[in-house]
Amino acid sequence: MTDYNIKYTDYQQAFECVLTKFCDGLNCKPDILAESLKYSLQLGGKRIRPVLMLAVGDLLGLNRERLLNYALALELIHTYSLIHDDLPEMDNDDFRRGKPSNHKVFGTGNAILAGDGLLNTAYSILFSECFNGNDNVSAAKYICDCAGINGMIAGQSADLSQENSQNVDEEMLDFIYENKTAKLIMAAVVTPSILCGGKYYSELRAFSRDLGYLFQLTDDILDVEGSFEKLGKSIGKDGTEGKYTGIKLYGLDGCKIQADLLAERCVKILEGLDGDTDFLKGLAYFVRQRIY
Ligand code: GRG
Repeated sequence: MTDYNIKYTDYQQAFECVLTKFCDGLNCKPDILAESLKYSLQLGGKRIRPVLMLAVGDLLGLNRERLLNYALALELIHTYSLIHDDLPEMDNDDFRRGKPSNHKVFGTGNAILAGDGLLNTAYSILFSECFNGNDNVSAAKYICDCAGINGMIAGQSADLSQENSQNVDEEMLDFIYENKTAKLIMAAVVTPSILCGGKYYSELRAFSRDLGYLFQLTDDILDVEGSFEKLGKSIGKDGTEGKYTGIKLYGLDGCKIQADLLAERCVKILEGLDGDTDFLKGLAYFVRQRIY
């Protein structure tokens, strides 16, 4: 295993412990509610947002314990967004992480409630952190804003409203990518900075915006070149459903060139920071080259 892989696994395992404890402690009624929450949370997934948050925390010298609840809240928000995105009225996807989507197992009504439940619980976790002082209030608010109507919801709304649009313009694509995808990645990276009194705030914000944009571009590339076996979800849907994507605007090769440039820009920003940024650089290359 490379150093990068060892570290990724270490961050992932630290997070899985917190998530398992959370799932084991769920005692809501009726049983189907707890089951549907656990089903989606424990389906797997890369946990890239928690991993990023813990890695940036290490770069800034932040005690890991201070971040674990933020990482949990963020993964709950991410999981809710995937459950709702898979619904028939949204992206209508029967598979997620290689398994039937939440609504295919529990029905649409229960899937909506599972998503709502995860979002509400994330807020409750963030509120609990607010008792620990002002930086925690700012960090919690940052995550909520990234997930909200000037963040992920705005991106998803713009994405829905642009479906089958013939003209793809760069400004709209930027808006969708930044909000739908990059905002939760920004939340992961900027939260530790806020908890450290704003250390490297603008650099980390710029890094995470580029990384989030890169993440969505590689998602578009994988929709053309990826496989169901590796990705665990349907591929080729963006093209057949006339989605507003980078492929439509730049073409496949154009997307790859843009993705290379973004990965380089991420690394360049990190080179301007003191401390060991090797893992985060490796993560930017992983996002560029990912196959899942
Ligand atoms: C429904 C409110 C609402 C928002 C949906 C996240 C999202 C917005 C839609 C999901 C569809 C999509 C392709 C989003 C962009 C890329 C993305 C977030 C992919 C999934 O994230 P990963 O790859 O998933 O981190 P895992 O399974 O690894 O956790």
